[in-house]
Amino acid sequence: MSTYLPSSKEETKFIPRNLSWKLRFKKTWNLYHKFLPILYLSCLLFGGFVYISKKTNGIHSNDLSIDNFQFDDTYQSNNDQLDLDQQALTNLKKPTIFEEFPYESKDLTMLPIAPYEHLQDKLDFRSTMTFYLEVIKNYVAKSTSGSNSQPPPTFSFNWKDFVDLNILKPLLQEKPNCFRIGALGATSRIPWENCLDEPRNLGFVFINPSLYPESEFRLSIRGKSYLYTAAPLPNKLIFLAGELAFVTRVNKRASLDEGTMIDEYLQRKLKENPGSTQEKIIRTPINPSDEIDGISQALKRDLINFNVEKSLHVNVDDNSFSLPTTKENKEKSMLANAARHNDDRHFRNVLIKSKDGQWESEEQYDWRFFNKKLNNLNKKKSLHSIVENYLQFCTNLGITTWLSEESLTSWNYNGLIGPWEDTIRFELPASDVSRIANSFNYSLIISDPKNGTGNYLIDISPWFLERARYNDGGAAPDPADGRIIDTHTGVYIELIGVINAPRIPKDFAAQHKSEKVSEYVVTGRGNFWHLPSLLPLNKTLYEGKIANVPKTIPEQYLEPPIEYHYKDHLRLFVDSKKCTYVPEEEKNKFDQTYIGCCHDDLIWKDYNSTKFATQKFLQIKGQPINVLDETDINF
Ligand SMILES: *[C@@H]1O[C@H](CO)[C@@H](O)[C@H](O)[C@H]1NC(C)=O
Ligand SMILES: *[C@@H]1O[C@H](CO)[C@@H](O)[C@H](O)[C@H]1NC(C)=O
Ligand SMILES: *[C@@H]1O[C@H](CO)[C@@H](O)[C@H](O)[C@H]1NC(C)=O
Ligand SMILES: CC(=O)N[C@H]1CO[C@H](CO)[C@@H](O)[C@@H]1O
Repeated sequence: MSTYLPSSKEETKFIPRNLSWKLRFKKTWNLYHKFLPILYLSCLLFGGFVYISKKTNGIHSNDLSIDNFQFDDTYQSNNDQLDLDQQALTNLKKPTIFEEFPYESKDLTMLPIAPYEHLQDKLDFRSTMTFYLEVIKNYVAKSTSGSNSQPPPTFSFNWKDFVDLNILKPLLQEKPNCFRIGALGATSRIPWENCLDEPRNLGFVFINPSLYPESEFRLSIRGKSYLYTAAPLPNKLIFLAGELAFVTRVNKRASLDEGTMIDEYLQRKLKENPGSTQEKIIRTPINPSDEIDGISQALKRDLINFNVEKSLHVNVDDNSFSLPTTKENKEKSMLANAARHNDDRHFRNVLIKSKDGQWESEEQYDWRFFNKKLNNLNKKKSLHSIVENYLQFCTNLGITTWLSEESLTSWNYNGLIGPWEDTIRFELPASDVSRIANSFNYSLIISDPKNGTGNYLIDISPWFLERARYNDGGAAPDPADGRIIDTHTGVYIELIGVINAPRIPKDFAAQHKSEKVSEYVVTGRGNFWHLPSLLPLNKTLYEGKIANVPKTIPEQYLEPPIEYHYKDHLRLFVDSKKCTYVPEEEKNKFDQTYIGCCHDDLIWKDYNSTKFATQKFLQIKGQPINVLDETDINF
């Protein structure tokens, strides 16, 4: 048992007085504690915690500070936390007496047990982050002060603390079965296909995507019911903090209001502020960035090392494109083939039917996390945040990745996602995809709270690399090897593995004047690269973050689509139907004027949010860069 866990007597002291459900839980807990010590022993759980300072990759200088240590990722520990009885609690229950929210600013968040009304409307992910980061801070502080011989923390997890499931709230009391739920968003009583009765939790659950078009509302309910009851817990939680990544394991399913994290948090805060009271702490605004600052203080260093050498190129070992043919690989190929025959895809999008039934379409949202179809601006925002976090994840953990061909067109102009791009793809060498699949599959990337408030699921297809390995689109059902999904919107980017080409098309070989198969690599989408025109990669900025691009841009990706024009003064692509004429004198002061910004508020907004990133991009293009170059970009 960790030292800061209070004895059970003390514990009741920290139970907020107005939370009777909490007390009920404690009682149950104590009962177990008394009568079932055997349960403790049986709860042998794995725990792992890696704290990794950026991989050097030959690019960064190796700093020798004490914090540059790494935990072994695999060890066992006796974890004496109790398996919780889900039924002992009412989920999503919060305080019952509410007060007006006394604070003005949108920048504030509160503990989920604070008695303020606004907390009930939706999930504020910043408060979840605060609890988790505080545990990490506490661990790091103990480790660096030498007073810690304990294993790193492992976390309990419930999707409802990470994804807003409040849409299910009205259903939680009634627990409707599939027959009754069929009426939701319907015009007549038709049974809802593939619904499963599930009386213990929500009443019903869907464990599969819909294969026929449904309304947005139903699609949202479907995904949420899956997350609420059936979705597996993520394997690991990866907390990004500057250049660091704290990789922690998840041990059991329990939400914040079921577990002891809130109590422990309150107890530690009371210890840190002896003059305070529990009531005061519950009512004080919190900020996850404070915990990040605390980690930095504990480590006695900035979370970013600005003194790393600037560099222009990234070398990639030719060997990283090959994977050994093992027995497991052969088995994987067979399974992939069978899955392809049954159209058993790993990734599914939503098929949306409009309210009036006039149109249906497949949209690029992962079915499990879909809420609603976003407008272009919000979809772009979501894509931007995934790209940002994915790139930071790769940089911090030393994973090599680069922009796929299609994204180079727009990148080449302003370092941004083009307005015509629906999905962004990143390519990675086979060995890096394998590393993600083995170490980080089905893990959540949690953004640096200084840079955002999202979390992103890494999901690698069980048949990754099969299409590439055989250069055969029929070798596996999914063209993409992996997805990084924004769990708050369902928007995703795709990961594409690159592997030695088994054979090469004649004209491609002729174009590159080499018949040597060993000089070519291929993706599962059938794109070939001649290694000398791919490597070494160039370092650059993409969406304001450090990224890599291939050495050359294939010719067919140099020209932007004709539907868009590049406006030099805005450093943006705009719809060619808009902004046909901007007077020269307006261009000089376009920064301030509506007319200069194509007399279009959306374009103006777009310009305002991207101007620092595009300016920096053009400045550094072709120059060596380091992390310092991304820090003054305010996206
Ligand atoms: C990744 O995790 C998901 C969810 O557990 C699983 O379905 C998938 O097969 C895994 N992929 C790999 C490569 O193991
Ligand atoms: C990469 O850098 C080299 C010079 O080091 C340059 O010739 C090449 O054009 C760059 N490639 C891209 C795609 O910018
Ligand atoms: C863009 O920024 C300018 C000046 O900073 C501001 O006056 C203008 O209202 C902003 N435009 C939009 C659409 O937000
Ligand atoms: C866009 C943004 O907020 N970037 C910030 C991300 O966090 C680092 C520090 O951790 C800041 O320097 C950046 O300005």
